[in-house]
Amino acid sequence: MPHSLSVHQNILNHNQNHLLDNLCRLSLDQKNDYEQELFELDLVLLEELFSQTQNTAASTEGEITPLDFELALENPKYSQWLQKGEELIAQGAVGAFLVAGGQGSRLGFDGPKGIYSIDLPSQKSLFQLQAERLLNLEKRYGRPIPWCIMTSPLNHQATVDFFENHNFFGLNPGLVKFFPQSMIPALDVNGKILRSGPANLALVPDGNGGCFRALAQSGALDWFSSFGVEYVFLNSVDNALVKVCDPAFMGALALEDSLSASKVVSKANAQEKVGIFAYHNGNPMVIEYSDLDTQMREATQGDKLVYDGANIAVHAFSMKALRQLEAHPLPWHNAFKKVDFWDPQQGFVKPEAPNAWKFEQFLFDAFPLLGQMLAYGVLRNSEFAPVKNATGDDSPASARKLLGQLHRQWLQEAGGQINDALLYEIAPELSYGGENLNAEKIAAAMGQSILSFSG
Ligand code: UD2
Repeated sequence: MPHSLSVHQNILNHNQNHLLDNLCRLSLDQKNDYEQELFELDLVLLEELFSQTQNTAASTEGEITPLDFELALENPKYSQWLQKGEELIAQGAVGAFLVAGGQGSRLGFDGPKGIYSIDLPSQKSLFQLQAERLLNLEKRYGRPIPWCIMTSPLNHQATVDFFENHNFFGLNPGLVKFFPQSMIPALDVNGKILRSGPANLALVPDGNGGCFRALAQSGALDWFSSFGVEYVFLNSVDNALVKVCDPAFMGALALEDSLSASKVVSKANAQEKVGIFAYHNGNPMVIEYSDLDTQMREATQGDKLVYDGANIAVHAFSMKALRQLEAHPLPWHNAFKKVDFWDPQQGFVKPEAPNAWKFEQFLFDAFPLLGQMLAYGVLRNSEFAPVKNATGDDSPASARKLLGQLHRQWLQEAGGQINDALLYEIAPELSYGGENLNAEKIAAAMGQSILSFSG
């Protein structure tokens, strides 16, 4: 870090003088750590982001049209996609990338969301469900799958500790790589950087779109390449039904020679809090639920929503695409939120109303940059059980119910004898997607850890 005077001068040059008003009360260690945070600020970017908050002009000029999609299972090429994906996994050409740096504020849970249990009969966490689905594929195709997990500085150590304390759920620790995403400060209504304490800035994760930068800067992209990975599955942490590295999905990406792919489901209703897929001047894109205007959100054609294709945060990218994205900055989104802060006059403040601008990048803004995204339609009830809120929609209870319904369907289709009053949970060790089940296997497994149930 350069001499502290030049750090101070840079702060003053960008009218953030208030950040220096408490230096004399800091210990030498606090001052050094604080000045390191000041040094790492990109003050030019922050000024640009603040000026964006001041102009409310619509950010999406040009023509927006709906992006249609069909169920992959009904595509005549599905069996070829599946075979290709199985070959790719067996060759070690597939990697997994979990973006898990978000703050589970809506869930009211301050640990890493992946350690959260949705109270299944097994009490498994979201991390464990995903780890065991990977393990099923590794055992089925005879090849380990390198797994990158992006955290944030706020949940990094707790995430690493959780995996270590659970022996990586049977995975090879040498094939799981954790790295934190970058952080960015919140700005008050006047564009002043907020502090979270006398010697700390109010830094927040820079959005899941920070994943491409973090993948490159952490060396994880080269780490994937060192194993021969050519295609990377990318998913969010808070979907209890995510089919990690789904072979047919990865095979479709490869066989259709696309730079990227996304799973698409039909929206549950116009108000559902999901991004919707569309074309912008012919380029595939996602419009986030927070940026969607009422007219687009509610537009219907007959009994269907015009913008019906919902983003469930299940994506796949070729390594070629990820290398392209290494260099391409994504656009920034802003939101005016409540952000706890500290200042010398008021001390620590928990605002009652939104008081600050937060900035984040969305990973799906990569699609219009790449110009290529395969829309891969799937059934909601097989692939999407979000865990966002403490109660109601997209809650642990709704996700638990969706998983129970899906596993009950698998057991019934395989001829299992089941009790309608019970919630069944099939461990990924027994079946990844409902395959490999029959009446005998079910009877033998019933009540074991691989086929648990609760009343
Ligand atoms: C996400 C999607 C939304 C829809 C919805 C479905 C984005 C930007 N939005 O909305 O379109 O698919 O999920 O459930 O993807 N994360 C980070 N770092 C961050 C912020 C988030 O790693 O700084 C991760 C987070 O841990 C989670 C994923 O990104 O795994 C999505 O979380 P979110 O809360 O940002 O997005 P959400 O649920 O509002």
